[in-house]
Amino acid sequence: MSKIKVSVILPVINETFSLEKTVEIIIENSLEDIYEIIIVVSKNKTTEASLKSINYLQTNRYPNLIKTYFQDLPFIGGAIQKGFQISTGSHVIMMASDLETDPHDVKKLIDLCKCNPSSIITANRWIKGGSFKKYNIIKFILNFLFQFILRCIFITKLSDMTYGYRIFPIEIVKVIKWQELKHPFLLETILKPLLMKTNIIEIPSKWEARLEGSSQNTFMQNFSYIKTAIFVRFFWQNK
Ligand SMILES: Nc1nc2c(ncn2[C@@H]2O[C@H](COP(=O)(O)OP(=O)(O)O)[C@@H](O)[C@H]2O)c(=O)[nH]1
Ligand SMILES: [Mg+2]
Repeated sequence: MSKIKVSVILPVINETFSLEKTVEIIIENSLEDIYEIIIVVSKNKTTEASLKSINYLQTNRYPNLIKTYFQDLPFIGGAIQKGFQISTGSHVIMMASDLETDPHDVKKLIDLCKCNPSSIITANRWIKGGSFKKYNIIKFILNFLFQFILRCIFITKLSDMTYGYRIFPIEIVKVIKWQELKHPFLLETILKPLLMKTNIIEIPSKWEARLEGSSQNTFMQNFSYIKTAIFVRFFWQNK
C-alpha cells in the first residue's frame, strides 16, 4: 500500500452546518492521510453565513489543515480549477460541501487509492450499494438515459460520469487543460482522463438531497452536458 497525501477541495456557496459536518467527518475518519483541505469561495456569491462557518473551522478547529481561497474564474468549474491549481498533495479529492457527496465515502476513496495510486477512484450512485434519495424524478430518468448514451459514445462500462465525487492522482489534474466553468465541468473531469486511458475504479455511494441552501445548477443547464460530451469525444485535444 502506498503512502498518499490527500488535498480535499471543497467549493462553498451557501453551506454552513453541512460544510462543518463534511469537514468533521473527513478529519475524524482520515486525519492521517489528509494533507490539506482547500475551501474555495466566490467573492460575490458565497454567503456571509458560510464565510462565518469557514472562519470558525479555520481559526478554531483546524488551522493547520484548512486553507481558503477566492476563485478567479466563475462557477463551480472555476472554483474547482482554482483548487486543482493550488493543491500540493499527491492526490486530490473533488466533492461538494452540501452533504450530497457523503463524506463517509472519503475514507473508502482514500483506502482504495492507496492500493491503486495511479487510478482515479470515482463514486457511483447507480451501481449496487449506491442510491438516490429525494432526487428529482425527471432528472433521475434523464440521468439514467444520459449515462447510457455516454457509455455508448465513450465505449466504457462506467455508469455515473456526471457525479462530481472522485479522487485523482495530482499529475492528472495538473496536466489536463480544463475548459468548462459550469456544472458540465464535473463530467469533463472524468471524460478527459478516460480518453487519456487512465484506469478508473468505481465505488458505490448514496446521494441524498441537501438540507440547507440550494443548488447553483438549473434544470435547463443539465442539457449543456450533451455539448460537453460531444466536444470532448470528437474535438478535444489537450493543448
Ligand atoms: N466556490 C463555489 N462553489 C460552488 C459554485 N457553484 C457550486 N458550488 C458548490 O459546489 C457544490 C456542488 O454544487 P451544487 O450547486 O450543490 O450542485 P448540484 O449538487 O450538482 O446541484 C456545493 O457545495 C456548492 O456550494 C461556485 O460558483 N463557486
Ligand atoms: Mg449539491
